[in-house]
Amino acid sequence: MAEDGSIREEARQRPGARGDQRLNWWRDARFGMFIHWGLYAIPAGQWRGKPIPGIGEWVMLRERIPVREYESLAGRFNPTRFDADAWVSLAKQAGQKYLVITAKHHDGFCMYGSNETEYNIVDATPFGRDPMKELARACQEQGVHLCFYYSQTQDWHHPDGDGNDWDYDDAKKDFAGYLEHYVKPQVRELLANYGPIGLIWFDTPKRISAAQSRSLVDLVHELQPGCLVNGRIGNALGDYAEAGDNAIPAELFDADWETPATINDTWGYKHDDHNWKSTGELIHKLVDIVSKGGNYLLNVGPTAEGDIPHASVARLKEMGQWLERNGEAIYGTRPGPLQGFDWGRTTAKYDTVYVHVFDWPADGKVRVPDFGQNVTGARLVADPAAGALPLTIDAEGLLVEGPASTPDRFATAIALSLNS
Ligand code: H79
Repeated sequence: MAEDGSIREEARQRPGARGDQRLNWWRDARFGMFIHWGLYAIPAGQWRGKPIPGIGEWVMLRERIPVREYESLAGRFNPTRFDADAWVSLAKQAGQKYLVITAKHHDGFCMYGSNETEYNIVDATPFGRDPMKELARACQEQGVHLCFYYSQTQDWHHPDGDGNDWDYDDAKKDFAGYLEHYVKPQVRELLANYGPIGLIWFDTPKRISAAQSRSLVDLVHELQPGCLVNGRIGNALGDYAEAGDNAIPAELFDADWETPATINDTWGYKHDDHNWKSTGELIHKLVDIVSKGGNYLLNVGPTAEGDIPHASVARLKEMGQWLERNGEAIYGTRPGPLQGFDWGRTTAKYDTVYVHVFDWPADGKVRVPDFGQNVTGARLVADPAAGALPLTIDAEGLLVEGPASTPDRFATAIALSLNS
């Protein structure tokens, strides 16, 4: 899972999944919003005045914070600036077709109104609202697929969950009981109370058995047959494969897969993480992933007040503007015929091959190596008014003559029509 080779192995072990029509919306979506939001947004990367290295949502484990002490954060969680419509609208503006939000992360705190524990946002915080209800309504209204992240093995709050060996004795844990009597009822709640759910995003399978993974997949599909399950359910039993966190496979492979990724270096909000990737880098990663057949699930970490950091908002809006111009070359596409060249990437759809040029040549002449298909025309995806671009074919391949000045500072998509 973590590395390129193992995602390939995971994909190989999933026979027949490629033809599963339930994945069609997700295959066409190509770009989703990940949201890591929980109590960890309060410490925001600091504990007792000291900066804590690593990803923000791991502060409880990193500092071995006792359950009773970490729990007290709930009494201070009051994200009055939370606005479901604005978050979903941002995803829309960014061109993201699905939204995956932490219903329960490893810290065990439930960000939805659960009847299985009082350790949840409705019962344990001054906020008292169920943000998942509000997001479900907003997603319905705006046509975004709502999906839930749910940590099925690690739960540092539950005595039988995986990961907390400072409050609880590992040897005394009943993991099977925790799955049966806590995880499954919670998955039931998430699939019963929030309308249609696009997918459940499980994480860190750890030592979950194949039978246990299978029973969770079956439960999800029984409650909502259309709901997908990601690869981290474990034992290669998900509907699609998951690359490692922030890992982009080196090559294309013919499977359904996704890269979950951060814009800076944390998932949960961290006050002092300003290591933001540029919009250009993010767009190149999106194109790279899509050219290899994957989806890009790009994370934001809202603050404890309920704001998505401005740096994330600015980048997402710029990505959305680029997709507004070039979405034809991304959505609904499959990997292109040319792979493994450094100045750009290719995607394809029906009788069109899209060449995404990262480094625009100074003379505007784009050389595309021969890929064995009959190309009959070329145009700039973002500029239909520019009309057909001059196209010559010689022994080396295609020569497309575009404008001498860089058409798009992030990436320029050229559509090549094929003679079918
Ligand atoms: O939800 C996000 C992460 O919290 C979760 N997956 C993404 C989508 C994740 N779970 N486990 N991991 C990531 C691997 C985490 C490893 C580390 Fe650490 C956490 C390295 C640094 C902090 C554990 C604690 C190892 C060293 C300290």
